[in-house]
Amino acid sequence: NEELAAFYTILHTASIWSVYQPIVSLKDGTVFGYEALTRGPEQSGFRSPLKLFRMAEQEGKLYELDKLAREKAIRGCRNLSADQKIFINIPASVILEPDFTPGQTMRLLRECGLNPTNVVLEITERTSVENFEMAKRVLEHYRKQGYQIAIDDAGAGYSSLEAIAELQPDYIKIDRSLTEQIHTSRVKEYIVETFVTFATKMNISLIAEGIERLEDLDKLMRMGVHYVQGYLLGRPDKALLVPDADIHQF
Ligand code: G
Ligand code: G
Ligand code: MN
Ligand code: NA
Repeated sequence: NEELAAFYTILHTASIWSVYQPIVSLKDGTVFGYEALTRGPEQSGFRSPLKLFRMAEQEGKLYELDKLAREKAIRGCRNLSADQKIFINIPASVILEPDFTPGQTMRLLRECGLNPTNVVLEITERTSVENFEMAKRVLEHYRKQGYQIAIDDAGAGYSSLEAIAELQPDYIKIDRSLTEQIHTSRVKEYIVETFVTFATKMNISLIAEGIERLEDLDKLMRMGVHYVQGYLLGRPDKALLVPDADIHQF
């Protein structure tokens, strides 16, 4: 099978890299941080991380690929300033892997001149956490080291606000399905209002994803959302954080 061969070639030659999409603060317009998004080789059929990670899961290689992606994400962002964050996607199942420890990532961070306080782990709300109590404990471990936690794709999955609260995240990322055309949808407005109220009371910061229109940005800003991410603010770009001369290495 050609597709399978292509997948294993990518995995064994570590030929993936990260692009970085800015997350902008609505308080002062500065770039608060970047989400790292994995990309595969152009012609491989695995350009998209969704396809790549789906195949990895089928092949029982999710942890391996994810670890590689994390390494690429951290190594690729040497231009991050001390007060900026790098947001890294972590599949829920990876949290439960015994090998997924703060120490493992720490060595890599130090090599790159970064600290755990520069890192936000994005846990998607779409995949359910099988062993919730254990996942909570693992994340608590990370938090104690200074890492922060974000719940990704909020509003798109099935977890309740109570389940989100249990994980005590530092950020909630509101899914694009709720922010797209919010300026014309009262239903979306009411749902996001609920998130704003909840986040404010829980002392959690809100990040609105997938912003493509000024009208939506304006609306979300007036509603009290703290940070925004989307094509309007910036596309995922590899050149953002890597000096030109080094791009070929990724
Ligand atoms: O960039 P976009 O097509 O670019 O990414 C699609 C999805 O793939 C993201 O929403 C995210 O959930 C997932 N994804 C992107 N990069 C990574 C990664 O490095 N690790 C994991 N686990 N998922 C990723
Ligand atoms: O991890 P997550 O599922 O949230 O990843 C975000 C996905 O959304 C990535 O595939 C990224 O490339 C994509 N994305 C980021 N900004 C926008 C946007 O403004 N519009 C659309 N359609 N997609 C976006
Ligand atoms: Mn994400
Ligand atoms: Na998301």
